[in-house]
Amino acid sequence: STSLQPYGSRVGNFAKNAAARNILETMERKQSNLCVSVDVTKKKDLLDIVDAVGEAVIMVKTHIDIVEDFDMDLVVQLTALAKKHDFVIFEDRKFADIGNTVSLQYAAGVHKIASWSDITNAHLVPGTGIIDGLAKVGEPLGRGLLLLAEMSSKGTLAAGEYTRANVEAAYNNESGFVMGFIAMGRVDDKYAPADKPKRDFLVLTPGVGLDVTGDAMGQQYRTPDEVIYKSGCDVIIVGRGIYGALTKESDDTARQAAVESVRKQGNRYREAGWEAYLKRINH
Ligand code: 5FU
Repeated sequence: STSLQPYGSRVGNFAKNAAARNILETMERKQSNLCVSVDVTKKKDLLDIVDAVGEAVIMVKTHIDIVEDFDMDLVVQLTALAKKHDFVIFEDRKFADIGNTVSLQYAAGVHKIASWSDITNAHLVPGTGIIDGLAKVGEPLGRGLLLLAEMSSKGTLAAGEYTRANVEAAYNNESGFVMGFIAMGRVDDKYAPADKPKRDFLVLTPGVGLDVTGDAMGQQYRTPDEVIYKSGCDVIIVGRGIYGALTKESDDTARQAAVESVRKQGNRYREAGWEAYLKRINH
């Protein structure tokens, strides 16, 4: 399995995808496999969280449509932070429509996702035309796409033959635009098509927490060790476990303390993720 190779040695496996190469190189440079998911509704909170954890992460994941005071200045500031701290941006848009519609949703509208997000993701529910629609916009910009082969939530229908279909669609994508999966394990190994040469893909995994096992709405958490070491995934995605302290309005002193706590949690998850990775490649 390619997951037993060091991140840096896999760069050459992604000759056709600049975003994937950049992610692997950033992981080596920063000794981190941590993506922070910043699911907050205020621009200032988003930017403060990202600035606090920027040093520890290789990727910042957004749900840009939940930001109430979104404007293009947020994009300017977020991309400036990406330069300052050396991370890539992942808009977790979960596209799920016909090719023509997703190409418009990706390129246009209020958010113009393709213009600033290095990678994004899609459900394969509509069929492979969704990959063609997103590739038309994203490929010329050097972007990458992840397919949602599995999900972390209780009762997910993304399993079994549906997961296999995602892996097959990725293997059939000749251009290299599809660079990986959202999945809970090494689906690219488990469902590798027998009639094709093995290819490398990145596996990014949400549902990661060190302190709790779930939430009230079906989220399920596993530890960085379970995800990176035991399941062979490449990137841990952590949301509330990192930014949780900064969700309530508070005075300046309390806010400063909350930002410091966010920074601390970022370092804690970076260390846990990297330790699990070292254990994996040295096993
Ligand atoms: F595709 C998925 C999935 O299967 N589970 C997820 O939790 C995406 N997510 C996202 O990861 C979800 O939309 C949140 O943005 C994030 C997890 O946040 P948490 O606060 O760590 O639970």
